[in-house]
Amino acid sequence: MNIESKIKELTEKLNQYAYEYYTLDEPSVEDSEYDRLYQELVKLEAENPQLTRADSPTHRTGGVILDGFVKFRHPYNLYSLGDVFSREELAVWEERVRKEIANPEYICELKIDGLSLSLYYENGFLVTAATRGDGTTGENITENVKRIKDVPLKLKDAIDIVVRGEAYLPRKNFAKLNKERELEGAAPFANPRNAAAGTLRTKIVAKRGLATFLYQEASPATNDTQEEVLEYFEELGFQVNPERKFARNMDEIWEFIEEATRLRDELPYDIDGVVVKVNNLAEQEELGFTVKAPRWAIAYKFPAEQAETEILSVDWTVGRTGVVTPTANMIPVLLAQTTVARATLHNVDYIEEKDIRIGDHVLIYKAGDIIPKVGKVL
Ligand code: 0OX
Repeated sequence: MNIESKIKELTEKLNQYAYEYYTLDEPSVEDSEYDRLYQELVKLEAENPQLTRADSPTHRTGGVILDGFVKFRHPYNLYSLGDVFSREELAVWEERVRKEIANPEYICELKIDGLSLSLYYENGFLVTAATRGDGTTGENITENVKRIKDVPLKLKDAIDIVVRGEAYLPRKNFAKLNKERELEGAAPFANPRNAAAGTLRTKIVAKRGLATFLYQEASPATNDTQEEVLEYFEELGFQVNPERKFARNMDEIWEFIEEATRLRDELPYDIDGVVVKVNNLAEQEELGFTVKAPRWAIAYKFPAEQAETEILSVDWTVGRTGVVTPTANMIPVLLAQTTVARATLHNVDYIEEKDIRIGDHVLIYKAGDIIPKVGKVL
């Protein structure tokens, strides 16, 4: 079959599947099959742009790798968070707050490891959903977000409001998705966060079971404190994370961080830290913002999970482009909820630089990838 007919066939098939899925609610193929064909089409179109058809599904949402979404300019700047990695650094932040605010009160929240988004409601109706992007401009993902089951399309009150939150893939849905992908011979997602991000860029949102937690009002305040904002969010119909705590000082903040650290493995979703916010919104305003982030909030990030093991042997694989990559085989250990037995050694320079040898005891850790890295030789 020539490329033009192949593109035509894929386009028609995908449009038919989308119709079955969205309109009839009776899909005839698995998500993974849709994804596979979709990626095939994305690739063919990228190689032969002149053959892209006007009715191609790739115009509608963009693929996992395509940035085919319409840009969305946020009317409010969506600030990011400054982060700290130790109690000492956190205490420095807390002291600075205390210099400006007498007897500050804080609210501690879990830091959900998902994809940041903002939801725009007018008159109580969801009109737009966008990714955060760089904080000024994101991508309009309204049609996909409407398919996340826990996002209210209509609020209890007919108000205009902009809320920020996180879309995430619950761990059990992530495990199920990767199992399906494995069976299909598709590359597994490295973590729930990547899976959520990938999913929000395809048309397969509902079935993969994305979920949300909303945690911040971006439009002018409807309440006096963050605590009240979150309670109001619950009344409006949003999912709000139940694990939050009021704190008055560093000791109380740290208690919550220890609690969150203990909870971390048991939670049905991934978190990567704790967010501490000044509770009173007038005090938040007083503290204001730096160029990038609010002074009234900070993210405490958990240290990277690591484990100790021993290197047994090294495999060398030659990639398609001729690059040789060494991978260490190790005594299996439990790391971030999975048993790992292999770690990437990147290249010869990396091995020499760290002086990694067979039989060495090493610390391994997880970065963003499925394959862990060797941190250091013990
Ligand atoms: C989270 C999370 C992220 C938002 C802008 C200023 C404070 N990932 O769970 N950000 C924030 O708050 C930021 N809160 C959170 N819970």
